[in-house]
Amino acid sequence: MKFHVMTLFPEMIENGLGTSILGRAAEKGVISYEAVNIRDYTLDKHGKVDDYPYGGGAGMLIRAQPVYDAYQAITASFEQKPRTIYLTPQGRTFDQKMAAELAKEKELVFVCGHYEGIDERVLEKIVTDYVSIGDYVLTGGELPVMVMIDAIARLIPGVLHNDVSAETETFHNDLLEYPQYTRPEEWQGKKVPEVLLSGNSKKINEWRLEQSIEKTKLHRPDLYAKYEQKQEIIKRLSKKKRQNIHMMELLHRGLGEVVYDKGMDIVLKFENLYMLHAEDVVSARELLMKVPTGAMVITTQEFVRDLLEKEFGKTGFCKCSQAVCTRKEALTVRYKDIRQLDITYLEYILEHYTSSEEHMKECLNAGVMYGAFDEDRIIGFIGMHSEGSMGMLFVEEEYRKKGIGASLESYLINLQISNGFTPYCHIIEGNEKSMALQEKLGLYVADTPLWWIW
Ligand code: 6GU
Repeated sequence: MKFHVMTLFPEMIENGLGTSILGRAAEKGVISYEAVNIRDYTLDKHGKVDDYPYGGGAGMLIRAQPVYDAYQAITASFEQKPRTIYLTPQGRTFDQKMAAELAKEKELVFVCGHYEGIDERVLEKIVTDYVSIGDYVLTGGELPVMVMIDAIARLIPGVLHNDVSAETETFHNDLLEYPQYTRPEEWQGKKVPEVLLSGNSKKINEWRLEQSIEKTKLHRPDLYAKYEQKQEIIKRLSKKKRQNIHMMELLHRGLGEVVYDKGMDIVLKFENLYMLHAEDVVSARELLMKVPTGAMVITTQEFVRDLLEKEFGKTGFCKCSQAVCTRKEALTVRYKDIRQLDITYLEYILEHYTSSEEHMKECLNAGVMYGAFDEDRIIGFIGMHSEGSMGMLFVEEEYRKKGIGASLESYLINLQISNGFTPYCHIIEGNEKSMALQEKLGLYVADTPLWWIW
């Protein structure tokens, strides 16, 4: 990812981003940034970039010309128009969700005003997003842009050391982080909570969740309300766990948003994917109105599937069986050489698994693809789709029937169990080999099918 910052104070950006974690990430080449001085592009003989506002009023405005020329210089080699963010207290408020969305871009351009505003005409021409970092007024966009870059950059694989840590902390799952302690065991008469010294990881996890809940209730009742709603929905869905595990896990892992929720009429959204459970045909029709035309839908109800075909013009159907792993203890992994895959395996995976390049890139970058190796040669892989299901299992012809597929899946199952997740997968109708594998590993298959519909 490359960040381009247009500013009158480039040294502020360079000093701010050059140190600590972001500085190291830039040295490693995982991210890069440039601070572009708008003043370098002015055609004014004296280097002036601002002028008085038409109609009068306090302060000066940055003229359109230097801003536009700086923008043109930055974007000259781009294949498409980049997301271009103007930092302004009048913008949409920046949050974790926006950070995650922006972290997917290849290039981001930021425009900072300082003291003064910018001529509206150039903003209309180049800006795609108006963003504020909160309800207070600062002297310029330089601090806000650094706040944004910090929040976005730490979501990019390789910026932080461990890929899991960005996932499991504050705001993931709508709860605040639990308190933490290090040595000494007693400081100024205050003791570390007993349970943390017990070595009992189940008890420790329970205590941490309880602390998170209490802290959120106290400090962020708005977040707690969201958390409670999701827990409520999970409880209702759990009456038919095998059928509904995809919706339960989406919420449990903090991935889904609730679009609609009343009794057993439930619509969840994850990116362009909608998971829908309806009370009956009448409410299904209502719920489907809330799903945008181009979206993908998952349902386990045949009447929803039929409605989508007959009344909503959907033509793509993939019928699957959903299988759930309900055990809490790790499985044995016989094949030992299994490693996390990085983006360098993209080509290999696309050769052996039919999927969009975009999706496979996402999975590799998210660190959720694992490969089996023989010496240093990759001989198979498995992964987790972004909505949470396991899939993409492949083993080279000459290595089949040796239990390598079972080992790959067991490995992935264990990882998820240790994260507190319930592993599940969708087996495309007719894939008897995969059904046999799920049975062998002890997964439970739902007695209703599940459809992916587009
Ligand atoms: Cl993005 N800019 C300025 N000048 N002040 C702000 C802000 C941005 N966000 C909050 N206050």
